[in-house]
Amino acid sequence: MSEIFQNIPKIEYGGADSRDPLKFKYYDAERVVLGKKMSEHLPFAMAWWHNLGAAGTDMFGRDTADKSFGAEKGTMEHARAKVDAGFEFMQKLGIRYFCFHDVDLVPEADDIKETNRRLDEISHYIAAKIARTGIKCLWGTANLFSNPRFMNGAGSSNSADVFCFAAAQIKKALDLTVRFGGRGYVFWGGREGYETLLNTDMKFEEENIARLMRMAVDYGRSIGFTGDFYIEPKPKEPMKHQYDFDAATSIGFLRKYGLDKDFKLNIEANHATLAGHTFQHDLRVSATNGMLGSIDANQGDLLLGWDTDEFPFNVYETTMCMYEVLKAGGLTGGFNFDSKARRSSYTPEDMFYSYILGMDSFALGLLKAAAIIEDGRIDEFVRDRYASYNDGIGKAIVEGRTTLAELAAYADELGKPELPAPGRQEYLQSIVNSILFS
Ligand code: XUL
Ligand code: CO
Repeated sequence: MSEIFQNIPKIEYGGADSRDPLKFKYYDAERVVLGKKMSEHLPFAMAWWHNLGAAGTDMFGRDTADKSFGAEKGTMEHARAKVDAGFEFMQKLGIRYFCFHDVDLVPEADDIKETNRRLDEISHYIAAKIARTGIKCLWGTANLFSNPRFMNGAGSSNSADVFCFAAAQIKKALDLTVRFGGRGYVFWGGREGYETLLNTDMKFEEENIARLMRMAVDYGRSIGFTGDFYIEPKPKEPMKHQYDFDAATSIGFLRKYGLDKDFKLNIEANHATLAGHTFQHDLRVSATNGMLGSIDANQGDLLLGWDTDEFPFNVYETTMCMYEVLKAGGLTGGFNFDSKARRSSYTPEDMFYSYILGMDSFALGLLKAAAIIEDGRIDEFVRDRYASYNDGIGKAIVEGRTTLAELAAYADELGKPELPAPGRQEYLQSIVNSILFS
């Protein structure tokens, strides 16, 4: 097999002052931060679909990038060339995981039996690469949104036959995930939602999605999958309303249907912001519920109302993300770059520049988050802010030793409380700035 990215060397750490665009400025795999190597804090993954598939097509124009990798698109030769390109790419960047949808790996045939035969064929090829390189799957998933049969959803489809095809694809994708050593399995319900309630039985659709997930868990466990299942919340796009709106909604759904022991969440930055939250908010909601599993690392554009999937460069955001991850004790999953280079960044070098940017943004975020934690002022401030619950009536409330009537009597006696301790947002923001820019 000949080298595909011939002009690209192995990407090494060059330091923040390096002017070499093919060197990391902050990501230094071996550097120890809070007792762990950077590479352990940051299990990065390559997204098969964007990196090896997306070629710049948008609603108004065709491909700008050449992702043929020397083979004719739509053939099994091309499927193998993508594997070659992907593994060479990951090795050059020191990335140890990849994420995939079933149909990212092979061209989909009209008949599912033929698609599955092709998947079997490519899975041998991928398994051999895994054995040779040690690179593994972070998570796998089934694409239950592109094929026209999923126009009304998969688990939520009005067609029982389509539901069965969704089941068949999930079964195969789980087989592949296990074969590739996957840590997780994702459900992103792109079309699990609705356009109008005039034609939709919401309760029935949600129950059916839960049935499909339950069957997936049962099958996965039966073939030895010990990892986590994930829901990846997103509020809209392609559907107007998606059932897995955000972290809080998804957690409620998982608990209602008894799926919360097998599932965690895969939080994507741009999905959280589309839901009207910050990325940090959805990470915190997941973490406080013990459900922060994995992250789809990207960034949106707040001036645009859609999922732009940009490579993350906003260090304030990556810092706050890593602050949440460190506080949660790390991820059971990893950081999948569900990001795509802009349409005019169409050369092979741009693929590398994009990942260097993303990995450096998270590495710098890790360093800054660790500095915020080590500095301690913010944690201390938050702790002190609730000091009124440490003794007296506050302690009685927390320990459940009081009643509404007793509290009312306490308030009567007081007549008027003192104002609560100040929030001091600006003071805290200036601490963050001083750490970010030191
Ligand atoms: C779409 C999206 C998906 C999921 C996997 O917005 O994020 O690529 O990550 O299906
Ligand atoms: Co995603």
